[in-house]
Amino acid sequence: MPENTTPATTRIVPTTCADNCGGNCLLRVHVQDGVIRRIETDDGPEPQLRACARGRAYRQRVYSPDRLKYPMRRSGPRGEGRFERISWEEALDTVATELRRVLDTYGPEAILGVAQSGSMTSLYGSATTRRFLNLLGGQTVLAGDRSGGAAEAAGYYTYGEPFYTGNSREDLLNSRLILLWGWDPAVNISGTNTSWVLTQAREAGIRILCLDPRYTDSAAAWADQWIPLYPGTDVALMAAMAYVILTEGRQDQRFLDTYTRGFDRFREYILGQSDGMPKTPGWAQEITGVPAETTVALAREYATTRPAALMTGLGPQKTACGEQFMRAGMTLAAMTGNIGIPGGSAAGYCVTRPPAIGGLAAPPNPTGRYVPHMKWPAAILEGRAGGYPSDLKLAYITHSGLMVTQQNTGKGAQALCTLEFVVVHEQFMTPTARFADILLPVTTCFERNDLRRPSFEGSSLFFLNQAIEPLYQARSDLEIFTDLAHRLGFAEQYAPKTEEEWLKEFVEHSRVPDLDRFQEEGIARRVRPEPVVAFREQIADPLRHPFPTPSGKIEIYSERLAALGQPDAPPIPQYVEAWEGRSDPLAQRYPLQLLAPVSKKRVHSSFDNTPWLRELEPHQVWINPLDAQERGIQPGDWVKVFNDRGVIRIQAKVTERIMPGVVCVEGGTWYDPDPDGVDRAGCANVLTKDEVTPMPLLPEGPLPVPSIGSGSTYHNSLVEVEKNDNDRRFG
Ligand SMILES: Nc1nc2c(c(=O)[nH]1)N[C@H]1C(S)=C(S)[C@@H](COP(=O)(O)OP(=O)(O)OC[C@H]3O[C@@H](n4cnc5c(=O)[nH]c(N)nc54)[C@H](O)[C@@H]3O)O[C@H]1N2
Ligand SMILES: Nc1nc2c(c(=O)[nH]1)N[C@H]1C(S)=C(S)[C@@H](COP(=O)(O)OP(=O)(O)OC[C@H]3O[C@@H](n4cnc5c(=O)[nH]c(N)nc54)[C@H](O)[C@@H]3O)O[C@H]1N2
Ligand SMILES: [Mo]
Repeated sequence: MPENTTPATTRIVPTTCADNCGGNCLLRVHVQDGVIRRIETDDGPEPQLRACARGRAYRQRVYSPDRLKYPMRRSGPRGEGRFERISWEEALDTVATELRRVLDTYGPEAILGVAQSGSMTSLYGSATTRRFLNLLGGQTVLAGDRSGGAAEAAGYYTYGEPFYTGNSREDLLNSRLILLWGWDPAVNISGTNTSWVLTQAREAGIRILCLDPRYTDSAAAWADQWIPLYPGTDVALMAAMAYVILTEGRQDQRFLDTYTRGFDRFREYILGQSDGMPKTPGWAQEITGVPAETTVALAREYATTRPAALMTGLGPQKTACGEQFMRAGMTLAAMTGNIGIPGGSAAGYCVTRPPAIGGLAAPPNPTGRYVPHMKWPAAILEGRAGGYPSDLKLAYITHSGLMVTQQNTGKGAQALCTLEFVVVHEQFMTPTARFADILLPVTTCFERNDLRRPSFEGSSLFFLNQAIEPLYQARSDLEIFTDLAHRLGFAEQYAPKTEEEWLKEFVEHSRVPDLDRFQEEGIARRVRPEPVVAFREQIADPLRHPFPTPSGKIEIYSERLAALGQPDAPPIPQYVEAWEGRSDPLAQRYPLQLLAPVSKKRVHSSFDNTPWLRELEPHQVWINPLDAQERGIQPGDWVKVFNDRGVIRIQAKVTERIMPGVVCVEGGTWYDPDPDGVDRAGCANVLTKDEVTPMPLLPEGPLPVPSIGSGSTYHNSLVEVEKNDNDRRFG
């Protein structure tokens, strides 16, 4: 047979990944004799939805030697990872018995439900778990959004719209200036074709600036200028931009008068009338590290080049007071009249409403109890006595890289060890799976049929066609919960339909005209009308289309925030000094600010066990040559990165691509503590604090837990780095 031809027995199955990577691409899976032989991607009409390295490496993930093959029971201390094989019967009987025991003894609120982002699909995602536990009687759930929690709060108070503040990505080509502000879409996929659009923008000569403590891949690929600034200080720079714009009279006063409320209060703050401190570029220089003349030039360019797209990434809002970054960005967009117009950007989450499609529903949680995401270890360890809503006894964990992706990993490990019972559904022996008492093997998205809509930006829907039979003894979460519901007496309620019936119903809730064709092609392109410009109606016709805020306007000053009376969530956007920022006294012991962004090798913790992806680049801590020199660190040296929360061992990447005073460890490597608790995998979240951003998303409701916030704070830790001479190799 000549090379490069497809054997006649090969089926090409169109599908997509289920992972939470921020994109959705077309995969063409070649299957021969029931085995995936290779994976290609879109070669159809433009714009194609072409897969990245992760999608193309998926075959190695599906057939990974550490796929879980059968149900297992823990046979050593919890967390150590020793297990013995048991039957499905025994596994399910044990889980059902434990659930019943905990329900009868403590009530449903003693069950911590952790169902996260492993499968972002209609049928086999985390709703399988929420539906099961809520029908069973309830749970205590994790609340808040790790991705864009602070952006959502900012959008909610400012525009009355938490999520959909973005224009379609293609609309960037209508801009004359694009600011990539803490946004690295070359790596953190934010809609499949964002990179393609930015490449075209660059070719069209549109100016692109990058504001990031790191010289990111995006900066390298597209930017005309890189402006480094210290993490968590963006609002100081934005305030100084506002100062320049105001004192030079460059603001769009008509826009402000027509569409916004409370700008005067912001002006008073900027000019220093309210606090005696004008927010000059010189003032900001001290805080941000950005030279005053750079700020002046940046402000002038942003105010005079129209339309301009201020693209606020999610990175800077994953900091102590992340909401202020988003609220200040929205205010700059209003000052320059860039909201609701093609080529502009309203800042905020910067995503568009995806095309509609149905999905598995979960009834409301009967207990009404929840814990802010990052507070889960404290909620377990402290319980009611610590002000949390329940005393937790059992954790039910699915679709989750909990022990890698949540903040303060060591505290999480400690917390899991105190519970009475832990169940995990997983595909692999992950750091989270190791903590299970009963560990159940689940299928991958290639082993079942499902549907998906874009999670960040995009207008196409996907049909995930089953490519292969379930491997080993793996079952889907839906099948597992159905069997448990049988044992617990509510199977008819839990699973009244077959897979085929569910999917048919979900597609009926979409605009896809032809189900058969959809399934055959695996994709329905451009289901949503294009292009989208957020708030177009509100700006074009403000009388008929008020903003959904109390005043009907863009609320630069928010009465709702004023009523909260929280200094860290003030009624106008303000620079609020961060805990574990550069001026925190803790910086004397831990002088370096840690960034912990996503990696091109992984989707959060997923794919860390995929050798092809590991080959892309080594896992290293980025450190500036000045900081390295002070510590006697050479490129490639093994170092320790540490603070009071933990220690990781990792190799140093000495590079001017990161500013002095800041280091970077990408998140997602599989936590692997040695007997002394030193993490050999270089898991960034060993170092991050289990703290959330402060602005409550739903102030109307009673807040049953202390410090309920909405966002994560992955980029907000102080650390020190030390050379690790004695131990240059992993143990
Ligand atoms: N340091 C750092 N940490 C971060 C971030 C960061 O930027 N930096 N980002 C955070 C953000 S924004 C997010 S959204 C989170 C995401 O964090 P998680 O929601 O924890 O996502 P993953 O790490 O992808 O882990 C998903 C797990 O689900 C498993 N899985 C896949 N499919 C299925 C299935 O069908 N059933 C079951 N039961 N399991 C399945 C996978 O094998 C994998 O182990 O990470 C957060 N963590
Ligand atoms: N390859 C890949 N892509 C993904 C994902 C993935 O796991 N892998 N996950 C997806 C998901 S669920 C999400 S939520 C998004 C996450 O998307 P983001 O949250 O936007 O991603 P990050 O990589 O955490 O941060 C983006 C940039 O912000 C910078 N940054 C951090 N702190 C600051 C700051 O204080 N100021 C400034 N100016 N810059 C700062 C970082 O250096 C980084 O370059 O990515 C999505 N895309
Ligand atoms: Mo996310």
